[in-house]
Amino acid sequence: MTEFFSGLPKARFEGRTGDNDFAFRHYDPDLVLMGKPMRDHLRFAVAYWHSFAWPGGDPFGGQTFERPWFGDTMDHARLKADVAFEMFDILGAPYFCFHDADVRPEGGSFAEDSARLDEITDYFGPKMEETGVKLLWGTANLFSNRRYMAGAATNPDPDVFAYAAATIKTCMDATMKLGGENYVLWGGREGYETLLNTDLARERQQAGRMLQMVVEYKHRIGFQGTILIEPKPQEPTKHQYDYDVATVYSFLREFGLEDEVKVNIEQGHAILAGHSFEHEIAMAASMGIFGSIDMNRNDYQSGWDTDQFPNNIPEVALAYYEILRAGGLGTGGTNFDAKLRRQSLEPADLILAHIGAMDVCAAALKIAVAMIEDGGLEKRRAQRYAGWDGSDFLERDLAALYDHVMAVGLNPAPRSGRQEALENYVNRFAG
Ligand code: XLS
Ligand code: NI
Ligand code: NI
Repeated sequence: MTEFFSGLPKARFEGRTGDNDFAFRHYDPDLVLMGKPMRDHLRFAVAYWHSFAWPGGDPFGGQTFERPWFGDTMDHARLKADVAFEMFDILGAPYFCFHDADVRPEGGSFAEDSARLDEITDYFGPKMEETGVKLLWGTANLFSNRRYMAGAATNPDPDVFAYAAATIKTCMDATMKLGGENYVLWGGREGYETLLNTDLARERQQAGRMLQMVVEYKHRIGFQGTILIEPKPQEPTKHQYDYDVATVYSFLREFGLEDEVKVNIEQGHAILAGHSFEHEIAMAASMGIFGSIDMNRNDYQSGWDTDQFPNNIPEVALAYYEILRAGGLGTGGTNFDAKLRRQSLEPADLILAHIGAMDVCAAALKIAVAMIEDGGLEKRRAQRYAGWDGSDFLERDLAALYDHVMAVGLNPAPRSGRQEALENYVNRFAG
């Protein structure tokens, strides 16, 4: 055991009446809802980067956190892993997620970085066995190092493309070795800063080819997990190619990958794209590409990806409602891609942030389940479209529909959309 979390208890479900900040009030992992335990509905994952690698900086100031594992040796990396698995255990979090750069220091060469990734993921193995914590997804950090300042797959320099491809290979290998259930690609710098120096058509081709290579490699090594793309409209770039779910879908179609790749949808990215979280989830489900979620919350005023821990239960309930409608998370999960505020310096803050976030999701899930079980929204939705039952209008053509309208003297009567009634209905459960 390390010293870092000493004195902090293991989080347990204690119900709504207690006064223990370190207990769950809603997250009761064994509680069965719609035939499966809450744990399996929510599939919580801790994001290694925000919790253990982020130093607390913002655009105007540097590090505020002091962590004993900050440093660039493998000893530091091992201490970080020790603390990380202790936290997973305290929280009872079933999964974690990582980038290569979060878990091992960057060395002087590609070969050294790969060897270090191998070494630290070997160090994870027994810890995963011992704690039962599994890997939800692995990914490659193709955005922090200066070599990626003009993109990874979309870089004007083919050598950077090759370096990124080789790096993805090592991260897919590491993910497979650890039994990861998904592999994520977030196109950190796959976009542009100015159109004046950018060849859009060429960069799209490069991004498409890289993704095809990822899928080819997945099949070559027999990786059973799901390949996921994480849409984001901008930041750090002015414009990213994976703007939102609908954009990613057309990209997947263009490169013949719509049956191979799904999406990992992040709340904050949805907001940056001018959508709600539930819109993005519903859109992905309607296209058959819903995969997983990065659960956080964006500040609605700042215009940045602020990656705050979720705390708005009614909002999160609508997200889980769409997830349940889509048939659940499948191989995906609820990854807390969220970071502390930079003044939250203490070890306890890390634990309390996750306990709160897990409880928000659990409370939201209960609301979503109650709405699904009641069936009221779906009944009202079905009524709204009832006119289409038995209609063959979609099989006809413009001229045939013209004939029909003329023959019966059609004059459709507008009907209420009942929005307020539906909002009132949701608040019966969420209020
Ligand atoms: C950044 C992204 C990142 C991905 C993983 O905005 O959310 O954290 O989830 O690379
Ligand atoms: Ni994310
Ligand atoms: Ni993000």
